[in-house]
Amino acid sequence: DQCAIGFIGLFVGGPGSGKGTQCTTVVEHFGFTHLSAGDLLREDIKSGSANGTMIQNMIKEGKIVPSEVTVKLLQLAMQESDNDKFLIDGFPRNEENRAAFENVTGIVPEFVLFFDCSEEEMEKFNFWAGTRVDDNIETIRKRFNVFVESSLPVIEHYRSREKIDAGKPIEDVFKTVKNIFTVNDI
Ligand code: UP5
Ligand code: MG
Repeated sequence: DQCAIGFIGLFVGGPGSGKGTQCTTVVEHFGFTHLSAGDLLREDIKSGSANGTMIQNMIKEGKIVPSEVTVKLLQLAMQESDNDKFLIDGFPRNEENRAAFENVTGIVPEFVLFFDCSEEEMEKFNFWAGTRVDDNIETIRKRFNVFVESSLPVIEHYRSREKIDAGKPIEDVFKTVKNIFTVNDI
């Protein structure tokens, strides 16, 4: 089943780069529905699904969950929504994720926003959260390495993309994001 989709934008960036924080504000201003791939996976664990233990183990290690699992969850969330404009946060994380999403849904996301953030800044942000099984310095470093090795190269696949400095205060980052959305008529 393909969904009737108006617009899909992706927010990508390393762990703690502020994707979720910015999505929450952007959706209020621009009428998108926010889908966090990580949140969907964590909800799936909580729901007691058959994949729960596998997903939990991968998240603890900062590893990328198999594409079929994540794509299915994203597709379901889109189908269950009345909206046709989505901001997907934290996906795709590797080339296989990107290809699987396009093959399964038939959708090529139109716009990618890359939250550029140094490892030091990411560690700092994540220490302030500290509530998840992967919020410990050991896993954060693994997540950062996986981001650099597997996720970063995928960004270049998208023609319509922007990079922002995510190391600024939350309000400044939001101003930049808002400006990009306005200029690009998103
Ligand atoms: N904060 C935010 N912006 C700030 C700023 N400008 N200045 C100061 N502080 C700022 O922000 C993190 C913290 O920093 C918050 O306390 C915030 O207030 C503060 P947040 O907005 O939560 O950052 P975000 O980029 O969303 O960080 P998150 O921890 O969610 O990063 P990840 O991308 O690593 O986490 P995600 O949930 O996407 O994935 C978790 C794991 O799930 C992955 O490691 C992987 O194992 C698995 N996964 C998959 O396998 N596949 C997927 O497709 C998705 C996830
Ligand atoms: Mg997040």
